[in-house]
Formats: sequence, C-alpha cells, structure tokens
Amino acid sequence: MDLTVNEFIEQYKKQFQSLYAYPVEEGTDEQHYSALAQFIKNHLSTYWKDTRERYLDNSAKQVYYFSMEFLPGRQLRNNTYNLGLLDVVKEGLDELGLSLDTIEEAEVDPALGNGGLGRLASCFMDSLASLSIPGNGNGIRYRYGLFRQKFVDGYQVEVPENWLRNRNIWETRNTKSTCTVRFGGNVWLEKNQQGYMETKYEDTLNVLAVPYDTPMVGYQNNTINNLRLWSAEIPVEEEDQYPTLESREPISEITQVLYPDDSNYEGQLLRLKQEYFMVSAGVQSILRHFRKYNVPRKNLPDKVAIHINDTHPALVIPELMRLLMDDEHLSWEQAWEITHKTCSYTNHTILREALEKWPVDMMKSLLPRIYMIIEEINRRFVEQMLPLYGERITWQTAILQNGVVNMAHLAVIGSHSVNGVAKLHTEILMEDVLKDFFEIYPERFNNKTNGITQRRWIHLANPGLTKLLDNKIGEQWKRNPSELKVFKGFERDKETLEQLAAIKLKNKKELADYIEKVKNVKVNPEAIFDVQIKRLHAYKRQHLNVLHILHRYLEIKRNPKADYVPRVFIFGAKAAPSYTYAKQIIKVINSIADLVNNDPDIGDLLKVVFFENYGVSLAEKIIPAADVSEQISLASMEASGTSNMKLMANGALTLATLDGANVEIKDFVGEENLFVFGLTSKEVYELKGRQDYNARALYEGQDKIHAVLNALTDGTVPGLQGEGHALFDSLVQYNDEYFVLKDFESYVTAQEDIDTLYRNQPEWLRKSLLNIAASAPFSADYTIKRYADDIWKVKQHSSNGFAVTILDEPLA
Ligand code: 26V
Repeated sequence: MDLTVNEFIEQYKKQFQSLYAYPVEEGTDEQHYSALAQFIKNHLSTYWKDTRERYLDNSAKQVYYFSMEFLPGRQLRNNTYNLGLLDVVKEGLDELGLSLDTIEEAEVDPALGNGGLGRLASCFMDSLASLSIPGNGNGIRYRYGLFRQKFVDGYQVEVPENWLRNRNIWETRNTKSTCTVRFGGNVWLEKNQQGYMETKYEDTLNVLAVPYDTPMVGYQNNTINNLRLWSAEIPVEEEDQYPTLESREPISEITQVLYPDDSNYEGQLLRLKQEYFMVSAGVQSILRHFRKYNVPRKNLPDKVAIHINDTHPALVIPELMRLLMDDEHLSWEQAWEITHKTCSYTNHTILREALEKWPVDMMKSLLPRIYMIIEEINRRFVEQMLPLYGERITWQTAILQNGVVNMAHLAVIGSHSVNGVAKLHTEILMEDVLKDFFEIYPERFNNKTNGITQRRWIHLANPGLTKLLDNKIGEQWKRNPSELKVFKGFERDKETLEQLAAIKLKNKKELADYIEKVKNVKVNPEAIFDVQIKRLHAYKRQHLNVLHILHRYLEIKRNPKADYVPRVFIFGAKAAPSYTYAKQIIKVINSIADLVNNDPDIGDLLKVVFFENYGVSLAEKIIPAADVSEQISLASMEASGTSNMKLMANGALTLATLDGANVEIKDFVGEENLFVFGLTSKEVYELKGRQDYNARALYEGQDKIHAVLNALTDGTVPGLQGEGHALFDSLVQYNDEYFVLKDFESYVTAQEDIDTLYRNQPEWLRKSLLNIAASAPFSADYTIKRYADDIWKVKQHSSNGFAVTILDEPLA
C-alpha cells in the first residue's frame, strides 16, 4: 500500500481531530491508540471487501476453522506491518513526537483462549491470510476473557478480564448476519402436507447469535480474511418477554466468560451451551453463504471445509446433519455423505481428563433434536461395525457409552480426516488413544505438525534478529521460510556470531529493565536467561524445574567459591482456578524466588522471576531474550508444544524431553545442538506397564533428591503454608504419575552441560545460530499449506499481481 510519511501525518491528524475534536498534541496514549487503530482499520476495509468478493467471483472453496478459543494478541502493530505501513507509520508518529512502542501498550491483548490451542488457531489465521487461502475463523466473543492473574503473597488470584471496557476497534458488529439458536423444549417429527417429515419445536429457549467480524490481515498480499466471533443476545421480537436483568441472565451468560480449565475438564451445562451456540450459529451462517454459490447442495464439500479444533466444536457434525435434513430436506444418507466429506478433526491432547464426555441426560434435555441425531449416528455405526469388528471394538468405539456422549468418537466417526499435532502425538493416537479407530479407518489418520507465524514471533517480536537475517541472507526468507537454512552458512562467521550475541544481549537488557520495572528484581543481562512459559500443569513439570533451582541454590550455599555461571530462571504460567496442585506449585516458585533473590550469598548467581498474567504480549517480550527453552514435559504427554518453536526461532537452545514436537526439533537441528534428557515415550509406556515405579526409593536412595525434597519441607523455603509438603507428598507419597524424580538426575546433568557450553561463547552462539537456521520447518505457513492440500483441498487465491508466499520444502 502506498502512503508517504507526509500523507500519513495529514490523514492521521484529521482522523484524530474527527474523533476527539482537539489537536494531536493533546492526546493521551489511549486516544492515540484508538485513532491509529481506526486509521488502520479504515485503510484495510477496501481490501477486506475485495477479498470477500474475490473469493466469491472465483467460486473459491472456503475453510471454516471452528475453535472455542483464539488468542490473536495485540493487532495494531501486526496489522500495520502486514499492510506494509509500519515504517511510514513509525516515522510519521516520530515526527509528531509520538511513539508506536508507547501507543501500542494501550491496546488490550484479547485473552480469548487458555493456551496452545487458542494461540495455534491465531497463528493459523495469520498463515491462511498470508497464503491467500480463503479461510474463516469461527468462535465466541466472550464478554470476559481468561482471568487476569495476580500474585498476592505468592498465591495466584484471579481477576475478571474486562477486555471490552474500551471499545474494540478491530471488530465490526454485523447485524445483517445474525441467526437464531434454539435450546431445550420439546421436539417431534410430523409429516407435512408435501409429505416431508417436518421437525416441530415447542417451548424452546431462542437465542439470537450476533456476529462480530475481525479482519485477519495477510502479509503484504492484499488479502484480508475474516474471524467471526458470536455473541448471544435476546431475539428482537422477544424483547418483551425479558423484562428484568435477571430474566436475561440465561441468555447473556452463554457468551459471558471463557472457561479457564485447560486440560482439566469438569462437566458443565453452560460449557455445552457455549459449544452448541457457536456451532449452530457458525453452520447456519456457512449454509447461508453457500447459497450464493448457486450449486447443488450435494456439492457442499466442493465449496466448504469445516475444521473441528479439538472436540469442543464436534457438534458441527449433528448440527450440519440437522440443517441438511430438517431445513434442506435431504435424506439421512445424502446428509451423511455431505457431512463427513465436509468435516475434519484435530486432536490436541491425550490427557484422559481433557477428553470431553457429556452426560446423555444433559445432552438430551438441552439439545433434544441434536441428541436424536447423535443416537441415530451411533445406532448406524454400531450396526455397521458389529459384524465387521465384533463386540469389543464396536463398543469401545461407540459414541454412546455408559450414559455419556463421547465427543472424540463423534468427531472421528463424522469426519473424513483425523490428525494429531506432531509426529509422536499422531503415533500415540494411532497406537493408543484412538487405536481401535485406526483399525477401522486407517485412511483417515494423518499428522500435521504444528507451526508458528514468523511474522509475529520473529519479524515483529525480534526486529534486531530480523535485520541481521535480512543483511546476511536477503529478505527472501520472509516469504519463503525455507531460505532460513541459508543462515547455516554463517555458523563459523565470527562477525555474524558477534552480531547475534549483540542482538541477544540487547534483547536481554530490555527484558532485564522490564523485570526491574514490574518485579523490582535486578538481574544480570549477562546471565543465562532460562525460560519456561506455558500453562501450569503437572504433566508439563514446572516442578522439575523448581527442584533443580533448589538444588542449585543448595549447591551455591554449600560451596560458594566454586565457579558458577549466573542464571535467571523465568516463568510465565496461569493455573486453572480449580487446579489446587498447580496453584501450590506457583506458590512454591514464588517462595523460592523470595528466598534466592534476597539472599546476599547468592547475588547474581541465581535469580528467579515469575511474571504475572502470562499471555501473548508478555511472550513477545520474553522470547527474544531467552537463552534456554525449557520443554520438559513427561515424554508422551505434550501433544506438540509451540513455545518450543518460538524460542528456537529466536535463538534459544532447547532443553527437552523427547516429547511432542521436541522430537522433530531434535531431528532438524541435530542432537548435538540441543540438550535432551529423561525417559523416552517408549520408556514411559514400559514403566507404566510394569507398574513398578518407586518414587520413595529414589528419595531414600539419591542424595540430591533427598536434599531438595527435604529443603521443601524443613523450613528452608520461607513463607510456605504446606505447599512444600503437598509437593513432597505428590512426588513421593503418592508415587507421582509424571515421574519427576525419575528424570531428575539426567535433568541436572543436562543443566550442567548448559553451563559448560555457555562458558564457550563461540560454540554457544554457533548452536544458537543453527537453531534459528533450522526453525523454518515450524513455520505455520507450511502447516497450513499441508492442511490446505491434504485435508481441506482449498487453494490459494491471490490478488492479481501480488507476491504469494513461496513454499519450498524446508528440508530441501
Ligand atoms: C480442554 C478444556 C476442557 C473444557 C474447558 C476448557 C478447555 C480448554 C482446553 C482444553 C484442552 C486444551 C488442549 C490444548 O490446549 N492442547 C494443546 O494444543 C497445542 C496446540 O496443538 C499443543 O501444542 C499442546 O501441546 C497441547 O497441550
């Protein structure tokens, strides 16, 4: 987009004045943010409209990514950059005496997701637009996002996240495209005068679904896709029936708040309402749009792909069946053919407690028609499978089991494709979690290793590194990530390594300043910055990290004169409010931080920083400054991980178990360029099978373990109210299911290897460079291209004359 600095300044001044009726010099940061965001939104609106028309003119097949969660991050800088306006805007603001860095801090970071699953959805939206693939997001516009986390006396306290307090400039309320979603009541089938079976409803709760559309801006390609988030309102014609605020509650609560449980599922009626609300509104809106294509209904799968992001939107399957049969009068067979050709499903977790199962009674009373359809899908499935596979497999794969609806089974049966999110994870799905389905439908299973958008996580988060790459290997890598491998050629180039070191140090200094500002802790930027940022969960094993920190502390106290490499351990993590153990771990980390940060014997050698309220914006500050990336889940538990990819791409060295995508990271960068420790997934399965894990024996028999566990419980760590004992009990008394103590020894050794390597700066830098060069395969552009080619069968539809991202094979 062409715009000169002077034109920008003129237009921006006008924009500001028209909004606030006084000159720019008098504006607050918040006002400048609003004015600038509005300016950018005005600029992109033409492309947004053109993109929609381009897809329709080309009769393009479109994909709809259904997800209960999106974590888009701040959008001002991202959109400005992707429109090609960043330099002009920065320069213009500069001339006006303003700074984008300050202004952008006024933007709220919408926390409409829990963690990896939601952030992946947003990386995918960015790649879809950047590849000019007709891709739409479909989700919920939660009035309150994921809670804001505060620490009080080291304990997590949750505060509501009122992210819509100020107007959300990016969204457009689209009242033209509302639809109605029905809950409860009675449903029956009745033959009408034309001889069709007609579905009749009475006493239903009717909810108006109002879409809010947000532009998803492609990288300098004139493409702008749509993220559609639904909000629940009272139907206009029923306003009178809801005279009091209280009477409106059952409707407004549907999109009131995001569920804060990550991988710890508790059956909740409201959650089921949210899922159906989003699904029904989304599918209705797709069918309405599809009519514009003017092709027979049976061709729906040629024009539409619906993706089910984890099981949360799996009701898409019965809902599409319902609409095709009840509204479009197709037969069961016709509707089923269309539905399963249209839908595809990604599994994101193997944690049993996170696999959704709804009580039949709940489903029946909340969604009577949907339940009828699920029952029939199940009946037909069982009827077909019994003679082919016998009793055991049939009942183990059925949708209805012991009074619950198994949502993963519904998703697999109703989709043409089922994928995991890393090679190892997909193998585990095929060999364990969904083994019986793999026997029935082997052709449906495929792997799609996750990826991240380099635009947000390198270009914008790490401008220093971006410039270095541009200088050394040219700018091609920005459109063709595989070019990053060219950087490998500089592994022995002294000048490049020195520049890389300088960039890292600058990023670390900035983070150190920020740490001092928000945590009041002074850290040494020359220390190793060791980072673990992810949801707090026992399987991710933040407590393994904690035990090592305590071990290090005891070592320094015992032998203060030895030669240590200074380390700053950095954490960012939210715990589900109901997850007591995770919250206890938070308290322990904070208490250890109090201990080591204030111990004069320790000084710079050891610091612990636990940031509050971890989210996308904080990740953008931490990741470019990281030296070490902690990816230490028990092998087999982490489906993929994506912070591992972001950290690697920013030159951090990975300290990893062979879990999730760590396995592929190791394969690409080479075993000698990261630190692997701990049990392999195979060993974990064997150990579980043998049932002979004995944590107490490790505690009794190994001195290091003995010492750190005692330190947790003997008053060494101040301020604990039993949390140290809770950890001890879980690890020893209850024979910890995540085998923390089993991996402890090899983890400590790997940590020592890190110190040794860090002392050899040229070698460290060389490995850091190799990690950056090997990060290309984890670009979400590749992941999305594979989804598009293999699963969705959607094509790129670029705007005439615009460069398309080139996707060479990253390994070639
Ligand atoms: C479950 C539930 C249960 C109901 C309440 C809300 C809720 C929210 C999330 C979940 C499951 C989350 C699954 C998830 O986030 N999986 C992560 O997906 C990432 C992207 O594929 C992957 O990198 C992580 O390894 C995986 O843990």
